[in-house]
Amino acid sequence: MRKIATEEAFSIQPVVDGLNAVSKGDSHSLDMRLVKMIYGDNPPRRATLDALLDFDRRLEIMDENGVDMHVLSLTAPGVQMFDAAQGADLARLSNDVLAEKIAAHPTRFAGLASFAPQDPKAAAREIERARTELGLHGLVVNGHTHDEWYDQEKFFPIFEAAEATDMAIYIHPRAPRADLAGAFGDYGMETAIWGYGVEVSTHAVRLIFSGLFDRFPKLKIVLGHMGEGIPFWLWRIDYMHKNSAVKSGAAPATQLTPSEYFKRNFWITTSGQENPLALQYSIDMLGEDRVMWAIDYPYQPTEPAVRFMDDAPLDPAVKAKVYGETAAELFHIA
Ligand code: 1WB
Ligand code: MN
Repeated sequence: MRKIATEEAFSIQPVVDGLNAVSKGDSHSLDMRLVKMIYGDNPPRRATLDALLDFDRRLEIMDENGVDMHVLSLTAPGVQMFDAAQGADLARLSNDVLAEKIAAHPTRFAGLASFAPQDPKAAAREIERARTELGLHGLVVNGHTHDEWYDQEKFFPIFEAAEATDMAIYIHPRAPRADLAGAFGDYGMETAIWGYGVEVSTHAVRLIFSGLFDRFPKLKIVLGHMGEGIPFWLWRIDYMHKNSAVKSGAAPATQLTPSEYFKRNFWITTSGQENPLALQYSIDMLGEDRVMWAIDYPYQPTEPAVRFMDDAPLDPAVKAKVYGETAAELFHIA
């Protein structure tokens, strides 16, 4: 079975340098704690940074564990803490490096292109370039940008370009918006333990409730971490959308129910969520073509992620889809 891991993070030195400057600034972003720990001067998480930058070591770990391919993405928060011009420059640079890495190892790496939502029209041009000139395989965005969610019309050029190029957008987490500091500022809750999932799940249901998928019916969205909790909530979301939100006029009527959009427009991955019960439930709920394997390298270790999938009590044909076939199809991987 081909093993294609779909949420695998990397970085490049110019982005690291940019985030080092951010680490010394006065941003109120809830990502600042993590930015200081990984990108600050003498960072305590230097090992994470090394792993993000070292492609030789990455290939060794892949080989040791029988992982065929990493679908690479510039790690969170991507270029989204920079201003529009710096963000766009670094996204282009990162995409160029990504294309070089893939060209050097075409059977081992695929890549999701970055873009800077700070300037949606420039982002749309970069999305076009990433597909037509660089041959990249999809897109990644890390939650909100400067505390803005994407259910606003000004961001539609991004979705138009993603739909036109058939590039799935992986919404990777980052910490919640700064105005949620009261709720998430304690106990490290802004991070992967809880805040990341709340940021992305909130963002995804906003996109659904806004009617975005009536406007862009072919848009493809990918969520990590077993769908960030949403698969478990679908029944209640449908019920309350019909009986509360639309009825009260708080949400626009949509052509489909929320769960119908989730099953039509969304794919999920297993990144950092190695629970066989959650896996089985997600496959039953969404279908065997909607769940893809991921490691979440280097934030999660590779060996248990492989063991999780090897041991998962799935029919071999279904396992082959989760392990790689669905990712190959969704991300145009040869
Ligand atoms: C993830 C985890 C992403 C961590 C990160 O990006 C950090 C993830 C900066 O689970 O996707 C982390 O620190 O554990
Ligand atoms: Mn991740």
